[in-house]
Amino acid sequence: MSATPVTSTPGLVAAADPYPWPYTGCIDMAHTALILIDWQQDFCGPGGYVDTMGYDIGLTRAGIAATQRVLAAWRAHGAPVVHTREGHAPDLSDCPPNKLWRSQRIGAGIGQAGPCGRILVRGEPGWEIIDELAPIDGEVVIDKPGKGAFCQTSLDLVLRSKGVHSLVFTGITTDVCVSTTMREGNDLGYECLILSDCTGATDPGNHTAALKMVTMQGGVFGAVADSEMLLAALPPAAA
Ligand code: C5J
Repeated sequence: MSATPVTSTPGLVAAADPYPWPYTGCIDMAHTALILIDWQQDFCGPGGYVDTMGYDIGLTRAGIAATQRVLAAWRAHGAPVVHTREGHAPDLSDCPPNKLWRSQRIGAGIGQAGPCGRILVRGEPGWEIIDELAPIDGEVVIDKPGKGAFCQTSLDLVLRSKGVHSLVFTGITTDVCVSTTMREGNDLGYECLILSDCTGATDPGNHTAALKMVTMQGGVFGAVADSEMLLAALPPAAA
């Protein structure tokens, strides 16, 4: 995506793939939420869940700087920001047995003690959002037991209460929690954009494929852009 020239109409991400985003023709900042999926130590920190599984956290950390720039722009506008965290109760009562079994099978069991505390358990160091993207007062934080942030959470109710109709996705991992949540949001009628350089996966091929899947059928789940295209398109923030 980054090879595409930035030629945006103000308020419209003209070069988004496969259509200028949003479909309404103008970004409505007050009702467009920036969604930050699972920027947690467990997914991009040393000693966390992804690291314990043996994946390269350089891949899941790749989008941090670009996401910081987009987050700063949303904060400058006073526009809605939502952070999510994947995790389970300390007694694992909200962890489905098949999810638990699969994690144990590969030596990174949910609830297992590790360098960042118990893996994917709420309140542990590994479950915390990284300092670079930590929530500030007034920002929504959604705790979720699964991959999709709409499943078994209040996210839809919170967004609708704020009048949000459009979602901009950042986070990790592109092919799992970001993709699942974008698909859920799309089915619920939200107009969705995913930022290619503000996401990352444990497998680069899956990252590329997850982005490509968004664009099929004329944008079956929404559209794809990069942070530079979006930032160039934002209306100016009030002083
Ligand atoms: C995963 C996530 N990959 N946040 N979770 O298990 O994508």
